[in-house]
Amino acid sequence: MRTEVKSTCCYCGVGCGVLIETEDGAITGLRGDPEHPANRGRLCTKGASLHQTVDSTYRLFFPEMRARRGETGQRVSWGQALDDAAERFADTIRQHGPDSVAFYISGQLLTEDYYVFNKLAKGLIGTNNVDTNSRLCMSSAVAGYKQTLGADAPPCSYADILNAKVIFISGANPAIAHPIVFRYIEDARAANPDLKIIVADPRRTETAEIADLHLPIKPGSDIALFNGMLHVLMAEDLLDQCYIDAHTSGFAELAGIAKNYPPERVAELCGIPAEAIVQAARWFGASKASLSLYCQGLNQSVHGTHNNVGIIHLHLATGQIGKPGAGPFSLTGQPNAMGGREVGGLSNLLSAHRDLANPEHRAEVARLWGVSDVPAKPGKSAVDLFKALKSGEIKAVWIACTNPAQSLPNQAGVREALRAADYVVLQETYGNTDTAEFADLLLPASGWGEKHGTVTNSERCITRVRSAVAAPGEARHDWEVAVDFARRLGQKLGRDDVDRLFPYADPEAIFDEHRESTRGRDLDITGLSYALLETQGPQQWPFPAGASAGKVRLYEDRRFPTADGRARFIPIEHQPVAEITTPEFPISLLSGRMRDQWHGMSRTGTVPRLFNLEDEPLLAMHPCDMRHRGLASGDLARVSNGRGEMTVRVSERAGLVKGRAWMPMHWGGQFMNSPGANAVASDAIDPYSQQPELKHAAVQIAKLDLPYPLAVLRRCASQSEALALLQRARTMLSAFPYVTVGLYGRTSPLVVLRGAAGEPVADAHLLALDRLFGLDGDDGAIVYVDATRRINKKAIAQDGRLLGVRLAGETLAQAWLKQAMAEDELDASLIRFALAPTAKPPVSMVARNIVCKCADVSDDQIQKELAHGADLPQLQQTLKCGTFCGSCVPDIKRMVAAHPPNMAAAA
Ligand SMILES: Nc1nc2c(c(=O)[nH]1)N[C@H]1C(S)=C(S)[C@@H](COP(=O)(O)OP(=O)(O)OC[C@H]3O[C@@H](n4cnc5c(=O)[nH]c(N)nc54)[C@H](O)[C@@H]3O)O[C@H]1N2
Ligand SMILES: Nc1nc2c(c(=O)[nH]1)N[C@H]1C(S)=C(S)[C@@H](COP(=O)(O)OP(=O)(O)OC[C@H]3O[C@@H](n4cnc5c(=O)[nH]c(N)nc54)[C@H](O)[C@@H]3O)O[C@H]1N2
Ligand code: SF4
Ligand SMILES: [Mo]
Repeated sequence: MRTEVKSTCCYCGVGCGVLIETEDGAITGLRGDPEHPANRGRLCTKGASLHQTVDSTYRLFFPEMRARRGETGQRVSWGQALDDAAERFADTIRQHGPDSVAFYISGQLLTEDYYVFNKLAKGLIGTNNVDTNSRLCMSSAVAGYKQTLGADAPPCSYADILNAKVIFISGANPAIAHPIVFRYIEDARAANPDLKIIVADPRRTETAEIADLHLPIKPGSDIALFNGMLHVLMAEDLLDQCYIDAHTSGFAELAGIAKNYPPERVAELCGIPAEAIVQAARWFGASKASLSLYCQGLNQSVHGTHNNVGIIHLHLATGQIGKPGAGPFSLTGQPNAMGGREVGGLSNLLSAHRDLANPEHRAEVARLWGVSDVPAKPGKSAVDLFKALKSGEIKAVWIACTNPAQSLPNQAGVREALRAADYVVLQETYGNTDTAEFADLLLPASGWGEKHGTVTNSERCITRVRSAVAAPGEARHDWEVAVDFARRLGQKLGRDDVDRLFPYADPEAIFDEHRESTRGRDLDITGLSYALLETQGPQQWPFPAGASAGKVRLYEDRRFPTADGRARFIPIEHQPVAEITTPEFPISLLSGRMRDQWHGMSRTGTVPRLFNLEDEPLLAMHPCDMRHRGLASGDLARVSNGRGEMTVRVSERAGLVKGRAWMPMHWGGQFMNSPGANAVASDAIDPYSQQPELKHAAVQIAKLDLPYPLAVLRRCASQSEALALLQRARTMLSAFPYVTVGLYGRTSPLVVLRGAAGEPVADAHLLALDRLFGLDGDDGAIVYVDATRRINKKAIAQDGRLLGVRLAGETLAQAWLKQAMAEDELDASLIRFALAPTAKPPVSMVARNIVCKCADVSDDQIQKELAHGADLPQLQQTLKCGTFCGSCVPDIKRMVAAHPPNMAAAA
């Protein structure tokens, strides 16, 4: 039977609604939910391919206990697994006190999961050592909002994007990281030709492409830019003095500082022209509605809190807040970064936006939970938590829904910490993340499409997440695991109140308790219930009892949740990045996101077509920096600093300023032979938010001569077959000085391995490689060997079609071969070209242009449909081209118009 279940996309903080299609208990398809307020039916490429991530090849099916780390675990029952874990935790707590254990959780957990973990640590065990990957993500935004506005609440809504007259995007790349938000920006531009878009980003990003003004500021110089803009606003009388006088405090002191930031000085500090600063300030100040959008470019910095404060200042100084189309709108990264903040899921927070440092707040939460007290001592934040693990101060850690052995900076230190830990529990959906190797106990969690509860998106909108299918094997919901563990631990610790503390039978019971904790707080949701969310759809907070709707916009009444009701200006000054480049480490390495991958790629990395934009880790560099090092696009380089190193292929990319390089954060130990960008990233932290400076590291880049290249391309019959082969290919990741593995594909999924060595690869090694990829037979094989040039190539065909190619010593043909194999178009006549030493496809092969980059549709696919009489709507229906960002629709229309009219249709 076919059904559709309403749920939410589990990737970014836009929080799009989806309709999951199921048939006979399996997920078979998916579309955007036309009724969801966040996306109104639209989805980006990641969301639209969610149903392709449900392959279970890498899933954890049952709890596994390991006698030795890194070795295959022993299957155990849930009872045994959790009893053992409870014994280990109880033992550690008895011997070394509650602060010797810790939980490291995630903004991708549901609010209900989060709530239980928080109560388990702070309420039951009595430690505040519960921190999350939101520390790497949103903690500077939290601190920035609290310092200025008094509470952690993004005051805006997506509707404000459509009402804005100026959109100031700083340290965010929504075209890639929040694509549906970017669709709203495009809509706003289409509806209002006078809209001005300003983008401040050290790189010329995809988002900067639509900007009227791009400010390619020096990394980390945002405070100087914001203070400089304030200087211009003051000098040109663009302040809203009435607003400042009536609703804020502290302006005089900040104005005294801003005086020292004239455009000429700021131009110097930021590395941009003074006129550009003046222009940005004029647009911002003179507009009827200025909206700021910002994210990790501001947050991931040693002065991330003040970066946030600086941009909020501009809104307070011009009264651009609390009205349609205006306000400082911090975009949240993870799907439930907001929910985590709401339940107090950081080591310095408490339930419902309460503060650990506040004795009254602690007493309130203790009362709510029915415990004698909540510990006052702040817990460790992410970076410090792992340092404490390394020093032995923390001995046991429970990791859930995050992959610290990839996503934390300074991986050498993090991995040492995981190795040093007495006991590591990992609660995961997949068994093949970099962190899995360090776990003593692996617990299988249910994943997207299986679990249910609630999440809150960037615009404070709470949505139900619903399960469409049952979890595979013995996988259990995260909240269930936490509750079960809590009860067992409580018993071992001799507590008689565990059943009272954790009475929940389902997520709704947890939600109801969380709801009660918000009564009278800024995020009061006492008017909400699962039933209301069910009948009336997603709702924004606050939504107090008696309300008929949530608040679209905060601070319309110009009262702020501070002691005197006024928002605060904070005296802030420009500060340098933690690591200034030096002659030894001359390049500033930036890191961030690619459109089609999600973090450590445990899910997106299983979908072949999501590799089609980029299927190999690439370090983007400026051409001058490359020339200076004798590098050309495609060469290999070693990127290093005092913390670590990685070997990576370099590519020249427009949009980078000299001295800056760019590496996506997604590639880690599952796809390359190093931890990736975080091998070198800095773990220096912001003093207020404790967020590490993931965005900038000073590195050295040197050419690496590995003259013997290697490439294997293997076509597979199905995605599962490809994933199984990819997993086997991972055993080769340490076989050569440079190795990467990945997928690719359209009609047929491919597994791709690339390598390079300093010496010719021995025949025995080649044979081992051929065996691994199933290319060792003679049937249908063609071989080319040139012993003097140390070239050795082999191709195997099956049923007249190419099955796989292994090229060693010379790999020129790999790019077009990959294309042809993925499209399943390499017919018999082309097989003999497979070993040709040419980077260009044979003339008989059609060169393909990808028309729709989102749906990955080529011009010849469109031509084929046109030959069958298709028009634009039919093309959109069958190929999905032009249904995502829509930027290719004009091209498709041109193709439709140019196509000779179909005789049958014309008749
Ligand atoms: N496709 C995709 N989308 C995602 C995610 C994903 O993994 N993949 N992850 C989600 C998550 S958790 C998050 S937090 C968001 C992140 O969303 P974003 O923050 O928008 O994305 P990033 O690419 O991390 O960084 C944004 C930009 O900051 C710029 N930047 C670097 N240093 C500076 C600086 O000093 N000043 C300024 N002004 N800019 C700087 C970078 O050049 C980059 O273009 O994305 C979410 N969406
Ligand atoms: N250099 C550099 N490093 C960065 C960043 C950067 O820009 N540059 N960005 C940082 C930011 S903003 C973020 S948010 C972090 C993200 O870093 P991580 O949190 O490490 O990223 P993910 O790969 O999303 O990890 C989530 C894990 O949870 C698993 N999972 C998925 N669903 C479930 C579930 O329902 N239950 C359980 N138990 N597990 C589940 C997934 O398989 C996955 O392995 O990375 C940070 N690291
Ligand atoms: S924009 Fe974000 S929430 Fe929406 S479909 Fe894409 S990844 Fe999912
Ligand atoms: Mo994030």
